[in-house]
Amino acid sequence: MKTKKTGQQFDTTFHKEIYEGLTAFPKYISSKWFYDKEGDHLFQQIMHLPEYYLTGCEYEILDTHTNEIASLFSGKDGFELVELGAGDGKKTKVLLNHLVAKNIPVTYKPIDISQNALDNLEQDLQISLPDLQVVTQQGTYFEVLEKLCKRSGQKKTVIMVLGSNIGNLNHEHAVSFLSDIQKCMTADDLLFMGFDRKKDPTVILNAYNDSQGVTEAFNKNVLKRINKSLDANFDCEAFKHWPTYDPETGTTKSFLVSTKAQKVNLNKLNLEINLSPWESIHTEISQKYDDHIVDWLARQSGLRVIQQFEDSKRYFTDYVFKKL
Ligand code: AVI
Repeated sequence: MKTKKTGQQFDTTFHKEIYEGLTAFPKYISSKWFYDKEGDHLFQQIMHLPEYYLTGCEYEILDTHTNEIASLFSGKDGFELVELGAGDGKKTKVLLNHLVAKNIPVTYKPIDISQNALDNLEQDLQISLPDLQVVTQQGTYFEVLEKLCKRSGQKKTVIMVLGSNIGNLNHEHAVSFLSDIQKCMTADDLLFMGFDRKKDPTVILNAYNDSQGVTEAFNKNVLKRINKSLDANFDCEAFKHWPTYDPETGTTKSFLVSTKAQKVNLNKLNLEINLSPWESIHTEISQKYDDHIVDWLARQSGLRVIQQFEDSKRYFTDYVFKKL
C-alpha cells in the first residue's frame, strides 16, 4: 500500500476523499460519490424495483395520511415546505396536490445537489400544479441549511427529508446532521423525516441485492466514475457486489470485493494501489432503525418525536420532530 505523501495537495474534495479511502486499511469509498449522472439514473431505477420496498412504503404513508400530515404542517399564515434532496418529487407531489386542492397557502422549496433534477421538477410542477409557488435551490445540505438559518421571515417552516437518506450516515454523522437542522428550526417549525425500519433480514438483504442486478451496477458505478474522472483502471467486472445486514446493529453495509489481485493506477491522483484477491472496498451503509434508536438520535440532537406515520407492513416510518 502506498503511503500518503506529506503536504499532498488535492484539486477537489472528491480527489482527497478517494485518495484517503483507497489508501486506508480496510479500503472504503463514501456512497456520496455514487451520484454522478449514471448513478442518479441507476438510483431512479432502483426506486422502481420490486425488492426496493422503501419508496413504495413511503408513498403509501404520504398517500394514506395526506390529510393528517397536511393539517399538522399548516401554519396560521401558511408555511414553507423545504425539501432536502427533492429528486423527482414524486412522493411529495401527493401532498402538494392536496395542499393546492385545499387552498392551503404553501411555498414549496425543493433543494437538491442536481440542477438537472430541480429543472425537471420545476417544469413538471409548472404543468401539473401551476398555482403552486415553487422556489428551487441548488446546493449541498450544508449550504442550504446555512441560508435557512439566516432567513428573516416569520413563516412556519417544515423541513422534509424523505427516503431514509439519513440511513446513509453512521449514528455520529446522523446526530450532527440532525443537530445542524435543529439549529435552524424555531419552536414552531417541524422536521418530517423518513427512516427505514428493522425488519426480516431477508427482506432487507433482497432490497440491496435485487435480482436484476441494478444495485450491483449502482455499486460498481462508483468505480466507473473513478476510472473516468481520475484516469484510473479498476477492472469493474472483477468485483463482486456484496451487501450484508447485521440485525443487532441494524446496519446494512455494501462492499465491492475484488475477485483477483489487481494493481490499479489512479493517474490523476498520482497513486497506485494494490488489491489482494478477495480484498474488500466498503462503499455504503444503509442504517435500519426502531423507535428507540430514533428517539435516542432525536434527543442527542435537541429534538423530540411528536408524531409518526407508518405503512401497513410497518416497514418504514416518517417521524415528525420538534425542537426539545
Ligand atoms: C439513497 N439511499 C437512502 C439509498 C439506500 O437505501 O441506502 C441508496 C441505495 N443504495 C442501494 N440501494 C439504494
